[in-house]
Amino acid sequence: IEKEQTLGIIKPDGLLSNYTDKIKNVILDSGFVIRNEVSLQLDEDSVRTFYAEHSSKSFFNSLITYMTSGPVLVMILEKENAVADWRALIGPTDARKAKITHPHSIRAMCRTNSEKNCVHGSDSPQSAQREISFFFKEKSAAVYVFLVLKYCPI
Ligand code: YYY
Ligand code: MG
Repeated sequence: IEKEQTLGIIKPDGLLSNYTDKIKNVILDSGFVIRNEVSLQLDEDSVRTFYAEHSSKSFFNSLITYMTSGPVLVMILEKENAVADWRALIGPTDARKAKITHPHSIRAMCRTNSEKNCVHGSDSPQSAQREISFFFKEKSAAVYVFLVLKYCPI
């Protein structure tokens, strides 16, 4: 069986509200392997690049503020049909709707507005490839800063 990889992110509200363990349990119970993970503070440029497809949207600035408001946990999630299964597991973008229509989804257990929906998931295999490269292969500046601070503490 072909394993597929997708990118998952626990966003700042997820980390700050101590949802990390709950979310990881759901991930592992659902048959995903966490192939790699990195916790880091995103800077504005990284968020602009990562969410470039939304740069013209009215919510772009608040999205940047949200995503830079604290550390995130970025994970490579692997299983058969990982992209679609992870999207199904996290639920709809709007966490308010998630609570009503997908009460068992990860976003339903988080905050009550569409912006702070506590997790990210790649929306297609193509996005997954780009997003995994962004954090784990081409190594963004943010990841370099993290690695330097972690392994070469001053
Ligand atoms: O892929 P997904 O995260 O479910 O939604 P996107 O449409 O890609 O939007 C990315 C991100 O932007 C979303 O997770 C929250 C935020 N956002 C928002 O603040 N307001 C909206 N109306 C739509 C999205
Ligand atoms: Mg999206």
